Amino acid sequence: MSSTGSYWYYSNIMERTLILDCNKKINEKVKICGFVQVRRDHGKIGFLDIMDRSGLIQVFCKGELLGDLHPQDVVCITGTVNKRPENLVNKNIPTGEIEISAEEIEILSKAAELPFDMGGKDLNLQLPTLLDFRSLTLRHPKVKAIFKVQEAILKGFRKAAEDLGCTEIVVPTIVAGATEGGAEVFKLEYFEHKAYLSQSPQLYKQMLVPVFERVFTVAKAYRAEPSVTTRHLTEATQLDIEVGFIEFEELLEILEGVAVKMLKTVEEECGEVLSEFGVEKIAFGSPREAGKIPRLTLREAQEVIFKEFGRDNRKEKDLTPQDEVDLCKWSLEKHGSDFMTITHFPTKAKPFYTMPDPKDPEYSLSYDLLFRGVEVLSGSQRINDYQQLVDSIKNRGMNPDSFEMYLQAFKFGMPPEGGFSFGLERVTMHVLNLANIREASLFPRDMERVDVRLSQSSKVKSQK
Ligand code: AMO
Repeated sequence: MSSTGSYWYYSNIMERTLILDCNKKINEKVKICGFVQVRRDHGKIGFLDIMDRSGLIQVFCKGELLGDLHPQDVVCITGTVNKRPENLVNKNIPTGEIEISAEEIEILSKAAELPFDMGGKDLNLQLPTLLDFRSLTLRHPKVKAIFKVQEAILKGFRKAAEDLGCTEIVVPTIVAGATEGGAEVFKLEYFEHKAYLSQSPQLYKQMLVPVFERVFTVAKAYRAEPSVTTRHLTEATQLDIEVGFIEFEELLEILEGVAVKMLKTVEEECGEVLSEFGVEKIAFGSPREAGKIPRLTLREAQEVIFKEFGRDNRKEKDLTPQDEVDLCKWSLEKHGSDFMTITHFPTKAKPFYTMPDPKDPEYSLSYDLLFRGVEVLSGSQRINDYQQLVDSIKNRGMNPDSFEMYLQAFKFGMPPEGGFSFGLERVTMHVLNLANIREASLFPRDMERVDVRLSQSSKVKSQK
């Protein structure tokens, strides 16, 4: 078709108006397209709430137009935008002063009858049902909002990483060895060889330090977590940064700076969602300390736990989940901060690439960032000397041959370097105070579920 012909063709079709833009089209005829959220019948007339990506609007319909329309039907509605009478204004939605009077309804797709009511402000479902019907429940405005917050976290992270001068990289997830510990690795049938699913982008981000000096990545990480908890997934998303020519104190400054920038972006972009979820404003540190995040070594933190909370964990190699909760409580009360940085974990408890503290090699130049009662980040300064790294791999009973490509990067010159990784779902969960990490993943994977419940899918298979 000629360009003139195609123009003629399209000019006869009424253009779609986004629902939010209807506010600017009072008394005009519009065509909106979206999903039926709610249908309310009142004798011979009725109302539909229609939602598109911009918002929700009430549509007034004569009975015959309503037919058998029901929630999640996909429709295009042509009608006139009218101002609502003063007493019928709905202050809770941005289109609350208007409604559309429908003249024509075109059905683009009929939805099957819904297994539960999706029309309420909250979707009151048990977690298994919420996940069994994930592609449907994600459409609910309050569930969808979680992932707008997640998007803002990603945006804030990317912005902070770019401000640091990091290059964004994309790294493999099929790898030759375990990086974070042997037990939690998924083995892969890789032709006639052995391979693994990556537990972290760790080795690749380090290999790219001599290339770009500063890098960041958003990567999938796989952990064969053998237990079901509220804060572990088998497939998590890690937000990683790795920086060359750097010392320990600078790393702490950088990670805390990125955390603050990332979450300030969330507050700026998603203020409405945060108030809808009824969560407190994020505490970035008391004004007295100019937004400083309190820092303690692991042993100092365990002293706080002992003195303030009466539990003697002073010889443990890590914090317990309850310690993390209590330290954050302490940090908020004493320092006005939802964050807390814990440093110097025992070297033996950390992965092979972690730099021991030269002043006391039993402890390492490592750190965790706690946020609202849970570890959301960990990282360290790295061993950058080739021979020390080979020895560290051997000391942990691993074979340096499995790390051939990684070690090459150190053999040919590696500056002092370090980095860290945030767990995206953990941050999302605690920004919104969600009860379970699965709510913070679009399609969560755990021991019992890969989209569908594994017990169910094996039952279906055995029935076939
Ligand atoms: P770590 O293993 O501590 O460190 O992981 C970093 C962050 O990722 C998140 N996370 C998880 N989230 C959900 N489910 C899981 N199973 C899971 N495992 C980890 C957490 C955690 O703080 N390579 C190092 C990082 C580094 O040193 O740069 C690493 O992976 O929020």
